[in-house]
Amino acid sequence: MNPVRLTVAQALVQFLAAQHVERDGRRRRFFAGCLGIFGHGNVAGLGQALQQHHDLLPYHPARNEQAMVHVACGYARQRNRLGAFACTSSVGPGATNMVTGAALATINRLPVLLLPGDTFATRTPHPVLQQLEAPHDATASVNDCFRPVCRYFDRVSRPEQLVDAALAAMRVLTDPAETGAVCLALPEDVQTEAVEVPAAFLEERIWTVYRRPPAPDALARAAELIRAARRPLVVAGGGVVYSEATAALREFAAATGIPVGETQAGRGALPSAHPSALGAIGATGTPAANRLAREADLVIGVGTRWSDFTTASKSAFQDPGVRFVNVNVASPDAAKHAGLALEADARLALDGLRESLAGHRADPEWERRAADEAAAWGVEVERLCSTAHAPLPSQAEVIGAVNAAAGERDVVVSAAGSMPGDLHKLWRSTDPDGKGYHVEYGYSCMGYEIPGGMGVKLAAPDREVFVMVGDGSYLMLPGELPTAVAERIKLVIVLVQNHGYASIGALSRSIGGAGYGTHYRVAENGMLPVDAPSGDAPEREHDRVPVDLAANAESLGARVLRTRTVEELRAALEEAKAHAGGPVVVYVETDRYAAVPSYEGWWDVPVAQVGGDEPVRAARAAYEEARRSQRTYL
Ligand SMILES: Cc1ncc(C[n+]2csc(CCOP(=O)(O)OP(=O)(O)O)c2C)c(N)n1
Ligand SMILES: [Mg+2]
Repeated sequence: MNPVRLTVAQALVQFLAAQHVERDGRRRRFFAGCLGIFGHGNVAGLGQALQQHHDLLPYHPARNEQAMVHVACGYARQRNRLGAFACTSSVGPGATNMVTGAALATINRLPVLLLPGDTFATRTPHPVLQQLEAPHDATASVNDCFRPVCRYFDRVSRPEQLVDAALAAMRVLTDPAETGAVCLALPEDVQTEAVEVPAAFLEERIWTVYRRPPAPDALARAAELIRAARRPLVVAGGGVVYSEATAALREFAAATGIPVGETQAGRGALPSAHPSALGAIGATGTPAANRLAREADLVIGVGTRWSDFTTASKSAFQDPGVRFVNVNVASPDAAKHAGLALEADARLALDGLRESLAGHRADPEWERRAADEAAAWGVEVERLCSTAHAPLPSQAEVIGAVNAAAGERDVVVSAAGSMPGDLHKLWRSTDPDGKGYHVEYGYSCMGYEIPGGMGVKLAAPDREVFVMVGDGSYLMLPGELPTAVAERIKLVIVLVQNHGYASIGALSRSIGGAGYGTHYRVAENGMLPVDAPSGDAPEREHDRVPVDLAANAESLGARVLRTRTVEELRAALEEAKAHAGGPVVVYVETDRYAAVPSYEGWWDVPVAQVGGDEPVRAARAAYEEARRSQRTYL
């Protein structure tokens, strides 16, 4: 076939529009579009190509490069990684603004294609505007910052390299074990240069995501371990949801009676009402899950990378002989904790285990313990969500109200602050596909909430999306609100104002730091608004920094509903649901000290060993005591 003569950017845009992904016989387009902000580094190359081919690959102008990568991540996660966005930036600051988003994508194993502009391949006009000169290395540019945070990096410094680079990028993006951020840095001159590509490069291409079956001997060994276990426990991670294995998990749990705890990414893998559901496990876990974890003699991790929160910093599993079976498509995760590695797709592995275990059930006493603990936790959730805390409501009551307003398939989105831990414990999940709970807790990146929620809504327009965001997170990245207004992306954003970093304040108090530096206030001497060294003392009215975040959201084009009580909040949520088009911000102030307690979970946060005052010394002593329960699993 004849080669086609195009610019590198035109060829790349046509190629991206022709990529498809297929799993279980269902085929869909891979790229929903391209998000971007133009500058001199991409306006003439990719900008021209996107304009020319706007019917092939829709372009969405964003307001902040980090935020647009978050939009892409929210989208990819909601689509179970079978769909993605490309993100283009200019050279320099536009490009490095995407580095945080790239790390978030890679940590959460979410496919995102980054197309930062790069400085001239010819180097003729160097140094160009925004170029960082590295006197020791003529090949370096700021885009080299993408190398450690991406699963694949290439710089297309000659037009002829495009074909290989584009195919390599697609292989990584569509591989469930390898996926994450992929970066193709595009020098601004190369983007505009002509290249002859084979016509086949631009034709429809299908990337099939095959389900990897478990090796029969590994499956047999895992089944043997489960049969021999007296107190088995499943820990469901994000892999269960991504591989669409929630029905397989329900059936496995129903057939075996083995109770199930959930990580942040795996939260909602089992509906909360399922008889085997213990809910959140680990540092932010429920007493039900954490008590059973302490005694479990076999832990079956499915699609989890065993983060420190999930393992309560290696203190969660205390049975002296506890062993692990790790179902995972990624071999490094399957090998963790010296577990039996069952390298496989979660759905095939769960089905295979259920069949191998036919007729086997967990000890009825263990099953009963799980059911009793789960029921008791349900009562505690009810209590926490209806304390009628005054004068300001508690965050738990806000979560309860949002949970009640959300329909069975609706989605809650969050990322950082005290909200993720509280949601992990309290949220009652109902969606059978596990797509109703979306807390980004791999990078726990403040500012993800609003753009991440936009991505979720773009992927699932038929679901109501409730974004729960603290004042600190809101202030980091409110700038995509005008994008949501422009694109008529409907979100219900619950903005929880507690005047500072409540989560870190509590953490500071737990290490003897009295909340130092976590609470915004106006200093008496008119200097910088920092806390007095004594820490988080009760505030006086005139201390409060006079910001109005509701007015801020209004000024960015959102419809805003201000509420002061839980009753007003409930009414506002109903009004927000009825609102057509665009984002609605429901504003509520809460009591930052009315926290949801920790239930037998622990998190390793080191405390000063010498030199502190009495509260710090006491915290250090408690820390050293708690650290004794940390285990190395061999
Ligand atoms: C980008 C980024 N910077 C810093 C942190 C550390 N951090 C975690 S939570 C938090 C405070 C969040 O404040 P807010 O959104 O108001 O939630 P709250 O703690 O009050 O619930 C900080 C600073 C982070 N997770 N992300
Ligand atoms: Mg706050």
